[in-house]
Amino acid sequence: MARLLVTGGAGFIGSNFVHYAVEHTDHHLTVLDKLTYAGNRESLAGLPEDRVSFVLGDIADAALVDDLVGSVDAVVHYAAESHNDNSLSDPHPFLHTNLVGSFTLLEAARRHSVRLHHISTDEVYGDLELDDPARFTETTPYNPSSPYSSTKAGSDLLVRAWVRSFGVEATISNCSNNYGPYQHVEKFIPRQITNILRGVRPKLYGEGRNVRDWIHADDHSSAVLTILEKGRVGETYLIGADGEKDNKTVIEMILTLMGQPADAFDHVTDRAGHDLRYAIDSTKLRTELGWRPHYQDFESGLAATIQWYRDNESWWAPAKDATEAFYARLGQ
Ligand code: NAD
Ligand code: TDX
Repeated sequence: MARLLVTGGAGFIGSNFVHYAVEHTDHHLTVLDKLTYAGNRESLAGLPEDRVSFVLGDIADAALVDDLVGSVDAVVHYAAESHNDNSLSDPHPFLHTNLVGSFTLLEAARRHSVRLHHISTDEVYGDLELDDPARFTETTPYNPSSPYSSTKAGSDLLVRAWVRSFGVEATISNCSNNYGPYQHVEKFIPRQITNILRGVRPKLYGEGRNVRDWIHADDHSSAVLTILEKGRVGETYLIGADGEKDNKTVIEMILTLMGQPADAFDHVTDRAGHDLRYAIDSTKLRTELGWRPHYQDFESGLAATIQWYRDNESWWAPAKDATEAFYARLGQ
């Protein structure tokens, strides 16, 4: 049994990780979360109190972080400002959390010689052409496009420097786009599902040719546990499940699965600097550490996700109106 500090554990992927780890390990999990607009205490409801504890706080609060890191065996660092569209409207919180917050955690991990796993994104590599035969690998040069992805890239580089200069025992994973329960309604898939549930037409940016490489959040969690257990310190692992789909196809799938005509969506203003395609080659994680994704069929994972949003309106409804008001101001 290990004691894990999970930053951002009340967000989408962090809360899925906490649920997954409670079910599949005997670790004790301490969640540190600031409960920004993206964090939700309800995402952790029903978990056993002897396995999960919750601390409200900021990862950039050095005294708090020092106390917490000093009392665990490892840190799994999910906390971030995570939404590209928000980073285009106001980059400031992205610098605070993604850079200063990650720095604060690294300094505490250094002082206490505690293992740290840093959660990052495929967006640090920029984007690919639609017909590019190569996918992202661990050696692809960094080339981020947005304030979000550039601050994530910066946090990855801090981790690498703290490994090399100070001997911090850290690993990094860069994962592709996640889907599943507990994802905020600002993000692509939940936004469209909850629009349809409200009788509103889904909103596709531009022509919808942009490709994302979808992975179920549970598969991200199993990969992170594998890296924590078997990963080599100082290494980066890319996480992906060969789930490339263009956005128009995903909207059509959601509409069809929800009993609507496949063309019942609106084209809206495109995102500035919109990355065209992400695609992950996860050979290293599969061959070196033996990881495999469980969800091979995107359509059935998507159907289960739609059902989760149907069943959990009380979880998502409080955030829906403010999110749509934000998009309306942007013409999206
Ligand atoms: P999210 O926005 O749903 O959750 C972020 C969580 O972090 C929230 O609970 C929020 O309250 C918390 N938080 C924000 N600032 C904080 C601070 N200063 N101190 C403490 N807590 C703070 O994000 P997500 O989609 O779950 O992403 C989690 C991580 O995974 C991020 O690091 C993100 O870059 C990475 N990632 C996400 C995806 C994806 O598809 N969503 C893909 C690859 C990597
Ligand atoms: O209403 C929409 N319509 C639309 O066409 C929204 C919200 C998005 N889109 C498009 C933009 C993207 O091409 O859908 C795609 C997915 O958009 P997001 O859900 O905003 O995700 P993305 O920008 O790809 O980033 C996500 O994956 C990588 C996460 O938000 C990041 O945190 C992660 O690093």
